[in-house]
Amino acid sequence: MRPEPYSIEAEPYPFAFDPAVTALVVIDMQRDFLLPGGFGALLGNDVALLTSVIEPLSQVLTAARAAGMLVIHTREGHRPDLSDCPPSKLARGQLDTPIGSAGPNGRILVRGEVGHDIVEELAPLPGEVVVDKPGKGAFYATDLELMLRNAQITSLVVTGVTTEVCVHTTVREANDRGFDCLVPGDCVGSYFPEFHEVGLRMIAAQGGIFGWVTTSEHLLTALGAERPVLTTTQGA
Ligand code: TIU
Repeated sequence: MRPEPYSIEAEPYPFAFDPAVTALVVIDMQRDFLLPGGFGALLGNDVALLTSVIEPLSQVLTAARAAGMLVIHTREGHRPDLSDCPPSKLARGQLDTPIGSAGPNGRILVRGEVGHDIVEELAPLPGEVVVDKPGKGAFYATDLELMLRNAQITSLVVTGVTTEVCVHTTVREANDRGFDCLVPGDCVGSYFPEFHEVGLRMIAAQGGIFGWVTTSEHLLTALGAERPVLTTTQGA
């Protein structure tokens, strides 16, 4: 039987959550962004700022799987010959060790390399979708939208890194395609705390211009099916 919708406490107002039509999207929780020596670190960032995301996100991932939600993981990266990497992206930052060069976890942001893959704590289960994307947004040059439409998904819980880059781009792409996006703020992370905070505010501002923002706690409560709503006023 299709689960009843639940109301999740969120900004700017409660989010009507139905796990049957909602996918959990885990954006780019790759070693290249979370561990030293990867792409994130080469850009000059403190990668330790992202590790706090792993624990709450792993709880949400476990609960989403238990609830039977569609789970989709993404990875940013390129073919080994870099034929799908725009020259502008390759040149950006004037890095000494650009995309494709050797790092401690293999070639930077190249598919098939250890650094390109997802951290152990959040490893995809067999059968879960992994979308390899060449850009920041998960919809650009991928078959993500086709899979979501085929599965009759209308809402997304968007998690992962980084808040203002790949998460934000994906939320914006999804919003324009008509998907309702819920972002648990502690399940997304940035190298820049101020960008993280403002990025979340930008999503929920103006009546939820891009979507809703909540916490893993509220989401886990809903996934535990403790709070049926939308029907509670009936018969009162
Ligand atoms: N640099 C940065 O903040 N992010 C990225 O390059 N990619 C993702 O956000 N995944």
